Amino acid sequence: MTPALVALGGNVGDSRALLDRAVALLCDGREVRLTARSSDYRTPPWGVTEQPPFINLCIAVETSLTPAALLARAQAVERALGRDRAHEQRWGPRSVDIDIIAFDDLTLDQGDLILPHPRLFERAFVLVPLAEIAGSRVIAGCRIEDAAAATDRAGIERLPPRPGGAGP
Ligand code: A4P
Ligand code: MG
Repeated sequence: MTPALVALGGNVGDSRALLDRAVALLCDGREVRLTARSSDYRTPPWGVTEQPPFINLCIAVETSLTPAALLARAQAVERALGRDRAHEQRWGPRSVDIDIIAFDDLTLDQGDLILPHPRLFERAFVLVPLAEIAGSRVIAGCRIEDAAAATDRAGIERLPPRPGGAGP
């Protein structure tokens, strides 16, 4: 089993419920085991700012899958929860987006899979939840809690657990 870090987000539909389902579908307990889950955060839209706020969270998993198979599984979960890449704008609204942030200490650049995630350090909406579950982790030479402390977290709000929501 290999440790991996995964970021999830969405701003279309009942995002907190959809993201709970995404975590449950991704983490079957066999090939992908959930080891930690951050709180949910409400975050200002990044990239395309004229859209509703997002809900973001990060999870840590242990997986027997290859990186490519984990990405394929994540994209199958996105599709199962209504994401239609053919009809969306880059950085625009989406029901569920799943990004692989790190896969052990693997460095990879295959275009359709880049590891660690190339825009990690630009994104407070990833760094803040990630710091909650992997603050001491070093990615690309940088401690996540240091990167999170240095980022502009204006408008990012940690949400209390959702009644009836999935626990860690
Ligand atoms: N891809 C390459 N490497 C990876 C990786 N490590 N993990 C490829 C996942 N995918 C990876 O992704 C485009 C392609 O990246 C995929 O086909 C995959 O093969 P995409 O999900 O369609 O995303 P995108 O919109 O093209 O770009 P990007 O940079 O991945 O952006 P996001 O994060 O998906 O952007 N604001 C807030 N506050 N919170 C958000 O969650 N999300 C977005 C969407 C914009 N603004 C946001 C948020
Ligand atoms: Mg993405």
